[in-house]
Amino acid sequence: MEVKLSKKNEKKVEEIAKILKNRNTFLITSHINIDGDAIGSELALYICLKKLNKKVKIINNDKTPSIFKFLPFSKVIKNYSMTEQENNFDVGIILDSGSLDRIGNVKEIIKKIPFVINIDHHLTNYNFGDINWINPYFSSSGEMTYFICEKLNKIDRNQAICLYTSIIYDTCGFVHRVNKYTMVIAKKLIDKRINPEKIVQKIFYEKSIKAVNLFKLALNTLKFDRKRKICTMKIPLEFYEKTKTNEEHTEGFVDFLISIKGVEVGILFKEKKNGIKVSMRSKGKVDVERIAKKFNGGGHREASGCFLENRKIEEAELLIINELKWTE
Ligand SMILES: [Mn+2]
Repeated sequence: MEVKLSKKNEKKVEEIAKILKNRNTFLITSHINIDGDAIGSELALYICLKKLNKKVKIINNDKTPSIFKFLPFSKVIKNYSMTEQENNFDVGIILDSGSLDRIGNVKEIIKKIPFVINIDHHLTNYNFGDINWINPYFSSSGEMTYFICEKLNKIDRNQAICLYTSIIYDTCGFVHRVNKYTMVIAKKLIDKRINPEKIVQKIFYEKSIKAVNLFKLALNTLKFDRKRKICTMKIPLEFYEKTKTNEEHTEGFVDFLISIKGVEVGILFKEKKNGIKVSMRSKGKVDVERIAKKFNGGGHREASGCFLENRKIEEAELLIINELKWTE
């Protein structure tokens, strides 16, 4: 079975492939609070460019969360704080990020790069690139990256592991945003002799005991609102101290909230030193991206996040709950 893009999408892929072929030095980056889709796409594209003998660097605002360290070449990823100011890139490629602000400090490097390619599947994207391939139809940026890699050289096993991770992560294991390409691409990646079960296990089923202890504490904060349609969970800083954990260990918590019958929106409030980080999930009736955007955040209709600076957890909760309007 072949995957064929529409003419409009195919044109974008060709445009991007041409630049990747013709230029020499590349910076690849993605959004703050880096996730599986972002890292998988970055690494697959990195390998693709390396096979074309290009000079490539991946620099992200944040450190790579340890659950993604099994990915091939994950060691090449640098984070901004350990990077000297580097200026000599021909092209900057920004994956999975709706705006330039979303890439955090790496924006400082991007600003100095003469040509920017913007590849993203978020509905809200500010078209900040010289080439913008934006299409919210795709399940993940990994799905889009697949077409670019395929165009330039044959996808190898390492790339297949990265792209399968992207798709698994952003679809939550083929649950959300699955489209007519998703399974066909997944099959093509499995054909590269990857171990799909191992990837799912690495991402979703390797919770540490520490993380479980943190979850135990967090469960005590569960609160249901408006006839149980909103479920909230809070993680004050002291929970991390008590369980010797950090934010990385909250992976999956917010998804648990909407696994509860009847709950339409799950909201996780995480305390940071300078404010409250809010992660939201929706079963689809409520557009949580709209709420995130009100507070300068972003994401998708059913999965979004934002940061409320200099707020206490209870204040943040009040602000967000007040913004929630039912679209039923
Ligand atoms: Mn994504």
